[in-house]
Amino acid sequence: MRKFIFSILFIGIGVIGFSACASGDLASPTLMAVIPATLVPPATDEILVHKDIPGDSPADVSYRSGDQDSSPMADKKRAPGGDRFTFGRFERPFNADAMDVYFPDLDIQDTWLVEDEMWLYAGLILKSTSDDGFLRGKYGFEIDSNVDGGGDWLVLVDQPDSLEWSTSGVRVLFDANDDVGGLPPVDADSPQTTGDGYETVLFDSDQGDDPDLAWSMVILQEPVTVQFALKRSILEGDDQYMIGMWAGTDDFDPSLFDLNDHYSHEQAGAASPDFEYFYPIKALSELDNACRIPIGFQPVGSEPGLCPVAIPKNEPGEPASCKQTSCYTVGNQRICICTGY
Ligand SMILES: [Ca+2]
Ligand SMILES: [Ca+2]
Ligand SMILES: [Ca+2]
Ligand SMILES: [Ca+2]
Repeated sequence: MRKFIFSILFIGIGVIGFSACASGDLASPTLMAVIPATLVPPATDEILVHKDIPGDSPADVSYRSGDQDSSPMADKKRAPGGDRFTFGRFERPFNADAMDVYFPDLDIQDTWLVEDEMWLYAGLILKSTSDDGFLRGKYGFEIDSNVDGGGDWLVLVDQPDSLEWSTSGVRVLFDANDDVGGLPPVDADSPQTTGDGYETVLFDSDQGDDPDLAWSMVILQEPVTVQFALKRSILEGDDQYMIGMWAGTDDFDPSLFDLNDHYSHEQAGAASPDFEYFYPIKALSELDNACRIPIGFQPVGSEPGLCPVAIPKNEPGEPASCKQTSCYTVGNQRICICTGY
């Protein structure tokens, strides 16, 4: 229902609808009268004063989802595991075809999330910066607000470099026509489907109904981190949802989500020679994501995008195919995921 309402707003009454759900009123009259899909910059003599600025993210991280470190096997031109195109899991921080260039600033190591009253803080920890000390990729996270597997919002930033909270380059996109994920969501569609992904721009560098909606900043020392702060008001009261984080370059394209619906496995390739028919990576390269994090509820293990729950190593019942597990406290539940096959 929410998506239907959003669709109507975008097509017909964007002015009224977005004014009504504004939480900050510092947007210029010009901005308030704009349909978000065609954002118009403020007049050059207007200086935007932010009202709601995120503080330090709370010290105690509530939720985490680990990810494979591809660096130890980079010289073998392969990922250690975690690259399963069919299940929407990517571990390919390498160049296409040759896989002889490894990008540490695209290799997610860990992801976390914590909330306070106003903000949802998300962090994405990378192996390191690029050799020249920058983060050359796009970084972001999807929100599946009704835990059906199909992403609803995508928050991302391109080549972030601000050491303090900044809205510059931060975008918030929405899937108003509900085609992200296809059928089945998260897993690759068969036959392929062609949707328009996250097609609606709600926010782009201050511009949108709420100029304080989304922020990012980077930490360029260990652990190299891209942090986001997003107003929780975007969830309209939903307190049970899932977050999945991404890093990439050109192929991290909001209009192509879900990526494994847009491409076939043959086109996309695979990052492990164990998949000999598909190896190496091809149309989808320079890309990494982490398993989704369940927020506000105890997962049963079958939620779309959640990593398979594995029993911790050295305990009876460990799947033979899982050689390494990482365990995290999620709410009051202990979750273990397989991080190496
Ligand atoms: Ca990954
Ligand atoms: Ca990784
Ligand atoms: Ca799908
Ligand atoms: Ca769409």
